[in-house]
Amino acid sequence: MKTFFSEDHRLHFPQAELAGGQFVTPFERPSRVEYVLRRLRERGFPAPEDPGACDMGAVARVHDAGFLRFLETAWEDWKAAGHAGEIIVTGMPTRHMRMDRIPASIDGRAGWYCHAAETAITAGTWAAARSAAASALAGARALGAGARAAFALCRPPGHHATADQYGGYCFLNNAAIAAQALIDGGAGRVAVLDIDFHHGNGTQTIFYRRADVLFASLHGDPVEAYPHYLGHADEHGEGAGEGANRNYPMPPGTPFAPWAEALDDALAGIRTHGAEALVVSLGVDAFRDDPISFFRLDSPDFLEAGRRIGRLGLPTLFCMEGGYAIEAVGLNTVNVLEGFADA
Ligand code: SP5
Ligand code: ZN
Repeated sequence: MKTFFSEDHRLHFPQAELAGGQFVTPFERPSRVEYVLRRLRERGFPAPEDPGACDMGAVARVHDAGFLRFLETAWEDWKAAGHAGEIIVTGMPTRHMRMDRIPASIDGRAGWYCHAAETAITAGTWAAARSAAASALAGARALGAGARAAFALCRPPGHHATADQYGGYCFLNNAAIAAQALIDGGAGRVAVLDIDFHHGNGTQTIFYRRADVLFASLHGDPVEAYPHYLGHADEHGEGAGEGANRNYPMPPGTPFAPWAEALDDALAGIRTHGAEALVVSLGVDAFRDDPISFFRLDSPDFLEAGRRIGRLGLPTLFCMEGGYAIEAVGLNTVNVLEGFADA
């Protein structure tokens, strides 16, 4: 299985995440990927390839032009406004406010293009985000060239990013960009399977009105878990996309058996949809020891999840998403990949 990875992920490492009313070292930190790289090496995966420069045309197929300009210039504008710290949003447009006037100030624009204040932007965020999208695109190209599977070790992650909002540690939606690239490369129908603990609100929103990209997500019930305001079971898609969105919210303490049942149902939906390729948003925060999540999967369960995904028989691109039990992230991630390869 080809793997893609850029060292530029290091350029994104904010000092602070706003969590529980305190500033803490971000859960989503550079060391996460070190553990994945080490396990890939140990278990005989080929050395990761650097994806090179990001194809911004492919990114613009998914993301809003104003949003991309914001990300590109945000840090410069923030400094120019005299702010000393990292970009942390303090206000966003919500109910009862105007949704048709984008402010000029950097504070106003940052809030406009954000949906969750835990996520800080710093000097290197834009370069790191582009490098993650580049890895996802390189993986999509590998599938296009006939590979059975590829793994994009994306950091920062992507599935919470909408067409025009960052948040949830995500800036560019790597999986959505890859899915769109597969469609643009000639695939008639594609599916995105999201097994990160958190609902992939960004990916869902991007494809919600489309029939060509099915989105299926297993996640902590938004009644209890981030992103709080999307991810319910009755979100089926709209318009042409009606029926092409499947959510499996599950309660605190969910172990593997019901999770795997949801996985099988999602996989059956993907088969029925007629997908020609699969993108997996591969978060491993469903692990029992994850510090910010509440499912109870064990490390061997990730092997079995990989096997079940593999039995679908589709060309598959894995894009790294979350997973914060730092030392277990490598084991759990590579278990999914190995289970897939063994299927
Ligand atoms: C990609 C991904 O997994 N994003 C997750 C974003 C979660 N954002 C909110 C996290 C709230 C963390 N609260 C800390 C609780 C510590 N016990
Ligand atoms: Zn997550």
